[in-house]
Amino acid sequence: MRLCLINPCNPLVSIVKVKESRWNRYRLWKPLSLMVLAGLTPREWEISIVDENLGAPDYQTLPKPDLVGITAFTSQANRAYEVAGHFRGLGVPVIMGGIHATMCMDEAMEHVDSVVTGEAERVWPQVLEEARHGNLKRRYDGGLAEIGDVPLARHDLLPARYAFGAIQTTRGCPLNCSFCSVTAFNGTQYRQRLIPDVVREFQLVREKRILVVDDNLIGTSSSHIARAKDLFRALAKANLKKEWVAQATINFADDEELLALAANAGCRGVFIGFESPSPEGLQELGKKFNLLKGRDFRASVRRIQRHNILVVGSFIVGLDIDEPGIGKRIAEAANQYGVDNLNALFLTPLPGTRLWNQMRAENRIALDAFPEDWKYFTLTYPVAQYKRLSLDDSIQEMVSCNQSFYSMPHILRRMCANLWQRREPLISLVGNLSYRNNTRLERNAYAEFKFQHGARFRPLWSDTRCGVSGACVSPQP
Ligand code: B12
Ligand code: SF4
Repeated sequence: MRLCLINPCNPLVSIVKVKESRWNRYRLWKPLSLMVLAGLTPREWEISIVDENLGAPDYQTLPKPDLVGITAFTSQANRAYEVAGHFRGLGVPVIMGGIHATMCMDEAMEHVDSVVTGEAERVWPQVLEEARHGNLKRRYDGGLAEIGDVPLARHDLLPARYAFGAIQTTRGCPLNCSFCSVTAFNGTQYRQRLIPDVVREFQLVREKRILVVDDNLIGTSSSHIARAKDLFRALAKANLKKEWVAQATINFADDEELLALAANAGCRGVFIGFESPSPEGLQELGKKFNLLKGRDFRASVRRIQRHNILVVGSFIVGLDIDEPGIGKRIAEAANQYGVDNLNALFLTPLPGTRLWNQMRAENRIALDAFPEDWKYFTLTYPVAQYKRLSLDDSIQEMVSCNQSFYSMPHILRRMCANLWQRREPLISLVGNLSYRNNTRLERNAYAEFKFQHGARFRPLWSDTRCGVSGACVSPQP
């Protein structure tokens, strides 16, 4: 039996724009979900994985599979349905799973034969068995997996053309920020894989550089941090000669021992969500964690960097409190905190989040012709009506934010600081140039976007709570 697992691409996402900006080659990450599914698949299945981010193949020329499994983030959904349509046309049953199929189950069911909601570990062997006998059900619900059931992912099934391999050590997040899908999808409980399993899996990754996909590698409580320290000790002891980047909350900076152990285990960069330069913004997003202890963000960033770890700071444009001038304010805050890269994103109502429910109830989702419009849910397009920013304002704020942070003088200043502190100057330069180039590409994309969709936005959002838009009405898991 032949199983083909597919990660659909979205040409509007920067990592696939390798022709337009060669720097994006250094930002290609391996799709872990499909490697995990392959790890759960019994050996009698012949498995192939197609990652369209490497270039979509001509499916006509591939050997016909007996079963197709498609994954998708929301931004990949409409391409997922196109690919599904192709295989269903050939009579091949198609199963879809992942975050979008879970949050928009009814919509997904219109386009595929079977939908798996939630995490796959508990149900995937049963799905395969029933597919083999031609008895696929329309829906399976995996819920939340026992963390011990997460298999070793099949890192061998994709070519070694990626800048980063991928690995996961924990699932779930208790913080439930309003804009984020993680708590709704992976639950509030922070589930930790056994350290020996993680070390073994690190050994299986072929790439020298690895993205640890955990939403928060160190967790939020003292027992989580103790576990992170044990993990870092075990990784260092295994002498893997790998370098890795991870996501963490700002409390990463609060423990010198933790930082030293992380660096010693190969940590070279960390993504941190600062989200808003103002306490009111953090309140609005429910990101109360960043408000604790009257934190000095600059000092926190410096403490991390002293361990030779780069800091990428993420901020959101389009909060209800954001007014014209927010773009510059964010760039100034990012410069003041001293982050090595800034990732500014539009506030985006992702299905299943508290923000989605709120914006849908307030009729503020401007791009709601689904599934076509999902392709704009990349966080790099303004898909909603913002309270104090018109469409033009929001784009202007994003452009000025990036233009300011990624101006050549600012990049050079950061490079000099990195050289002086002997802190990964090359990686930092690549990161800065790749972001700079993508923001240039995005400026052109915004002109096209405004031309095509400008009329769908009201000049400034007014509080007319009239009805509900959007086709995505599945209940949350
Ligand atoms: C790593 C990651 C990335 C990587 C992706 C690398 C790659 N090529 O896959 C990068 C950095 C490129 C990325 C980009 C983006 N990401 Co991202 N990312 C993640 C992250 C942190 C981990 C995903 C992961 O690998 N998990 C580990 C695997 C094992 O879990 P999983 O994917 O959930 O898979 C399990 C189940 O879902 C299920 N399953 C999945 N697929 C399938 C398919 C079938 C057939 C079946 C049966 C089951 C099944 O089984 C798996 C095992 O249980 C998640 C957060 C999260 N916790 O999920 C955000 C997340 C997925 N990203 C998100 C977003 C918004 C984006 C971006 C749009 C914006 C951005 N700037 O971040 C872009 C879009 C990229 C695109 N369209 O191509 C959102 C998506 C929400 C949504 N509704 O779509 C998430 C949930 C984060 C959030 N804050 O809400 N991301
Ligand atoms: S943004 Fe980060 S801290 Fe907030 S819920 Fe999502 S994963 Fe947790």
